[in-house]
Amino acid sequence: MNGQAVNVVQSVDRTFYFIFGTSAVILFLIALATIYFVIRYNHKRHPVPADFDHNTLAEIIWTAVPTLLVLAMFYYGWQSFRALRGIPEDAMEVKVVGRMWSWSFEYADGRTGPILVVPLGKPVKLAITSKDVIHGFYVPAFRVKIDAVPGMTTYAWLQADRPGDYEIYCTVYCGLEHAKMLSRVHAVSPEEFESWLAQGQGRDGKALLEKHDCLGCHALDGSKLVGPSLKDLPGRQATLVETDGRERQVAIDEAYLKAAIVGDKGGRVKGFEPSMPSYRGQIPPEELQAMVDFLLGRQPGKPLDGAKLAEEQGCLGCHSTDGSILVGPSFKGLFGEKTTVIDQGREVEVLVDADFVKEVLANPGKRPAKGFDPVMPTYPDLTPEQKEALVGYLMSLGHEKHSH
Ligand code: HEC
Ligand code: HEC
Ligand SMILES: [Cu+2]
Repeated sequence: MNGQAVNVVQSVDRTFYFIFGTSAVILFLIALATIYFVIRYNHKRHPVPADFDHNTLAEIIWTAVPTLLVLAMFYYGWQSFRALRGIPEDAMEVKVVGRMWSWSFEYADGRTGPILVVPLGKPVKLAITSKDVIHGFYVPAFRVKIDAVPGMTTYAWLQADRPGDYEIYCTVYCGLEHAKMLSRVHAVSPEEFESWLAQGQGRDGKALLEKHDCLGCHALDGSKLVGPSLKDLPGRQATLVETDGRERQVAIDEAYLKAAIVGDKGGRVKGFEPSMPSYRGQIPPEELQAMVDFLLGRQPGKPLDGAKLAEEQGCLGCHSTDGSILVGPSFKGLFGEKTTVIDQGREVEVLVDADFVKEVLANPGKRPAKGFDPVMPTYPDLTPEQKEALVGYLMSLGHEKHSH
């Protein structure tokens, strides 16, 4: 396996040096020939142009040699294209999401982070997409460069053979803070990688859903099986039909999910038969919690870290934490203070509190802050818990903290 990553880099480099080398030699020969002809066939020496017809040998040479060179370039190029595109079957898949202006990486167990951590000696398949505009995912050390396109997934792969950190850039100009759209590949030994993965695991909610056979009746991709899909539950409402036929709406939150699993939610989900077995007393509490955490989109076993979330979600690309003004107002001292917003054309002072932050996250353009362009994106994917964590983070940077 080890050889393969080296091969991608080597074959790309070999192609580059071959094309570069041949071009340099040809440039040199052409320059030499030009100088020679300028002297040899100078007008003073040949006032009357010679009456040339043609030279078959010369014509064959200048046709055959470049043809062979171009075919050789194609051969090398084709080989490195195949090395770049031939993703090994045993590769570990990581989802890469670009957004203005940060990268995030999602692993099979649902964990996400702003850095691409990879084990040495193992091929890593990258499934790349974008949340907003076209970005370019570029890791020069691995000769990986591919567009991240919204609504589409592109694939690349890499394999690290030496521990270390390798820069990741965005190569498509994607707005004001494009140049700060940086991340890195962090290559560690397989043992270190395992222990990194194991942090907060054994509580892998997705694996537990599989273990308890939930996925036989519930899809995670939005499709309807015997039961409703368990994708994107947080923030939604369930319509329950009670035994007497009355319908009611219930917010899908932690309590609801726990009740649903033990058969205690009081009614069946509209449009489905009440065929789900009760798991009361059959699932240990930690496992129940881990599954619920997973369904709510939380990190396995860890409370949400607002600071990390703000970084992952790209907030910190536009909002500083030190008082300086980037694209938007600084988070420092924002919370707990009055801010001036434009409400239907009029300037209004509002207090930045939890409700206001949630309003901004749900609908940033509704009452934009005075003096700023209303360019903040919407965050439809944030779960209520994630919003709370962001509010908590802003609070920790806000005014109230300093006054105590
Ligand atoms: C035999 C099939 C079956 C199995 C196994 C099963 N479920 Fe269900 N589940 C259903 C059906 C059918 C419904 C909808 C009808 C109802 O509410 O009773 C449902 C409803 C739910 C709901 C409510 C969904 C919503 O949209 O409101 C949740 C949450 C849920 N199941 C989680 C689980 C979990 C977690 C497991 C595994 C521990 C599991 N289910 C195992 C069939 C199943
Ligand atoms: C693309 C840049 C950008 C990103 C990314 C961004 N914001 Fe903003 N944000 C702005 C701008 C510009 C404003 C001021 C204009 C407005 O209110 O619409 C703003 C306003 C705000 C305000 C209101 C400030 C005030 O004084 O009214 C809050 C709170 C806020 N953002 C929080 C966040 C959070 C939390 C995130 C991450 C989930 C985030 N922003 C991501 C650009 C951004
Ligand atoms: Cu970009």
